[in-house]
Amino acid sequence: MAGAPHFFTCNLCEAQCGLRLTVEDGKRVTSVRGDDEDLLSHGHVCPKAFALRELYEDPDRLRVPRMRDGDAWRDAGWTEALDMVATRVADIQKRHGRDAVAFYYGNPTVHSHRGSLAVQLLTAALGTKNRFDPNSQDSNPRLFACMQMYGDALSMAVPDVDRTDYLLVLGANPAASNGSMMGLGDPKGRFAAIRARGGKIVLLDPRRTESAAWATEHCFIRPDGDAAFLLAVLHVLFADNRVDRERVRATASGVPELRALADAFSPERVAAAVGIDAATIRRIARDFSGAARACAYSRVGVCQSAFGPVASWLVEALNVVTGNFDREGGVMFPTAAADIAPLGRLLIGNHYGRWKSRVRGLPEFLGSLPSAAMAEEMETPGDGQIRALVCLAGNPVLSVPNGPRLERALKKLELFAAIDFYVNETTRLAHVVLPAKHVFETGNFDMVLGRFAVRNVVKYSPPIVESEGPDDWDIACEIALRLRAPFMLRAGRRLARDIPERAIDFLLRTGPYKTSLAKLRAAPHGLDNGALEPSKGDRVRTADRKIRLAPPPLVTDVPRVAKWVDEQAARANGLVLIGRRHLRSNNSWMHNVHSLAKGPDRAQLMMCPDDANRLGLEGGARVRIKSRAGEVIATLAVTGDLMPGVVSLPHGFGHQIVSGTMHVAGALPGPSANALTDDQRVEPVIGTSILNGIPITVERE
Ligand SMILES: Nc1nc2c(c(=O)[nH]1)N[C@H]1C(S)=C(S)[C@@H](COP(=O)(O)OP(=O)(O)OC[C@H]3O[C@@H](n4cnc5c(=O)[nH]c(N)nc54)[C@H](O)[C@@H]3O)O[C@H]1N2
Ligand SMILES: Nc1nc2c(c(=O)[nH]1)N[C@H]1C(S)=C(S)[C@@H](COP(=O)(O)OP(=O)(O)OC[C@H]3O[C@@H](n4cnc5c(=O)[nH]c(N)nc54)[C@H](O)[C@@H]3O)O[C@H]1N2
Ligand code: SF4
Ligand SMILES: [Mo]
Repeated sequence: MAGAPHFFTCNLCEAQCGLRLTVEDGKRVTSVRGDDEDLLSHGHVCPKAFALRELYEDPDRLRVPRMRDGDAWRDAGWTEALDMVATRVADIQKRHGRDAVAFYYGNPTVHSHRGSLAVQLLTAALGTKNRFDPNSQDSNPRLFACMQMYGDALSMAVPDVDRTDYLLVLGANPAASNGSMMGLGDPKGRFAAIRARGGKIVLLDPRRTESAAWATEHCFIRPDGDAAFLLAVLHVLFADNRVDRERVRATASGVPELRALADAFSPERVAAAVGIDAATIRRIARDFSGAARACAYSRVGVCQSAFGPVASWLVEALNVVTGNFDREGGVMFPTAAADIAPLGRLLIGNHYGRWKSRVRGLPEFLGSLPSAAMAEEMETPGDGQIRALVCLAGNPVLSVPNGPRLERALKKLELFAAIDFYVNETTRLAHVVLPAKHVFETGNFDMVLGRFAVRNVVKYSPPIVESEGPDDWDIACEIALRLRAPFMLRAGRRLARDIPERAIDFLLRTGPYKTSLAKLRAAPHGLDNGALEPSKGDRVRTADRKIRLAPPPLVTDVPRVAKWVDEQAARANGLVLIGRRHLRSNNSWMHNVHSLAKGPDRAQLMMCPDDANRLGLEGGARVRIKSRAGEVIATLAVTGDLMPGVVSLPHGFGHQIVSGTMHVAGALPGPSANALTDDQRVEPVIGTSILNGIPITVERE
């Protein structure tokens, strides 16, 4: 019978929307809607919230381990499956060393406390230098910029959306993504409030996205153009004496160096290359610095470009030199109730380049190597070759560049163990799939995103349905104990079960608000710890406590930006590919849920009318898209929303091969964009994959 409503925080994206659910018999979720009283999201939800229930009921979602014998699959018991994984990992590590077993963990681990801690435990238990994660396809450039400038990768300021007068958005589409490193329920309402108080939202994107409708201005920008654009904005600010150099010098070093770099990038010099005329660049610079309170914000469109680290640094620099760093209405540091940063610093530290990938010499960053190196490390024989993979909550065949190459490499591994609840494009190649649990069964607490939310709200959602078997954390414990302390498997298992909740309680009690898990349990709509506040000077952790405005590893990459500007002038008629996200999708998954998957083909290639005419193509045509790495077929959509010379295809599709194990997703049309992206194209600073601005050709199939 339906009892009292349950309140639960959706874990599918960073918005952390509060849901109100009804559950029958402790097993059946009978209704889902937004929780109007939620202190972060105020009742806002997106279509994915309702899909959580369908995901829970999905018959294709695994409930017991699956093992593969050649091409045949069979159900297996937990003990058999876990014993097999541990025995073979131990054997491979004994024969070839610890690094022979690679570890990849995917995006959903950020959205689950038991998943986040499973990552740490498996990292320790496997002890491999071949650790990979999606950050090298995502936020590493921003983390690196923060580490260089503020001395800590996790010192990441977020825009004070609720109080700013001018929001400059580069390479983000919150109308689809619901905000990233800017955790905010109801982005639409919050953006409308900026406009209602007379503020401006200026969006720079090669596509006129859904977010353009929320902005006061949208400008097309050439893919990869952000670094040059930002240097030109800084050029204007310095040339017009709009930088209060005395004030900036009090908190930051490197002002003269930054000025000297920007000197060479006048708006007139970069305009043609970035696709924004000089007058507009000057106006944006002046409006930004003239606004009472302004913030510049960039996300994956910028991170995944050829200049991700440099452009991410320049966004931060713009906030600093205009006095908008760490102040109300500018960018500020959230204060998480359970702060994992000290733990992170302890476990990982602020490092990069401590080791390098064997084949291409790409640098480690925060304990992981760039995923673009994964396939070649598996394929290239010799000492240190990867021979096995443990993959937790990831679908790298669809999410890393040149997925088909990785697919071929995975097939040759001695052991591939996946912890996931679908047999998808990646896990179908595993020897064993250990099914993860649904979030309704594990409960939800965000250990990471409190650091990125636009308001200091903390919530805990206990499990709402009963279930048996281990979850991500338990699976990690079972593997870790078998590998490192088999003699205490039984006792360890019992002791370890509640460690994640105890860790949260400890962090809450010792954290800035001195709260506890019990208090959160008693506050189902969350505890509000208030709006963002300027920090007490503890977020800049460089040796001299000053912000570094011209960090050497980033400064040395600026000549490449100049070269790009010059080369763009001689650009021929070539097309480049960018990605996109959709509200009804979530990276490479949630496509097996009918309510989200239904409707039009969302993996069409978008192209502007001029380019389509030039190529003699029309909407609905089947086209072949070719890049250096590969080729795919897609249906063409002609739209005025794309910048000339730029086409767009979302990532995370290409499910046809799994139609036997994912019945809804498998019937969807559309290829994988990562069959076109190139594992050999990474930016040179930290090896981030370049996933936008991919040179391609398009022809009728
Ligand atoms: N071309 C291109 N490529 C991209 C991007 C892009 O914009 N363009 N974006 C990049 C970005 S930002 C990211 S974050 C990555 C994401 O890439 P990944 O992190 O590799 O993969 P996801 O697509 O998020 O797939 C998550 C997997 O985890 C499973 N899963 C879901 N919840 C759980 C759970 O609780 N436990 C376990 N064990 N499994 C679970 C799902 O079934 C799915 O198989 O993709 C990157 N790749
Ligand atoms: N519905 C939904 N929500 C999601 C996800 C999802 O897949 N679906 N994924 C989640 C994840 S893992 C992440 S990391 C976040 C990402 O959140 P966002 O950063 O908001 O991601 P996108 O929506 O991909 O927006 C990136 C934008 O950059 C633009 N762009 C591409 N190249 C360039 C360039 O060179 N310069 C500029 N200025 N713009 C460029 C693209 O056209 C696109 O509109 O979203 C999260 N939320
Ligand atoms: S925006 Fe949608 S996916 Fe993101 S937390 Fe809210 S309901 Fe979940
Ligand atoms: Mo991401």
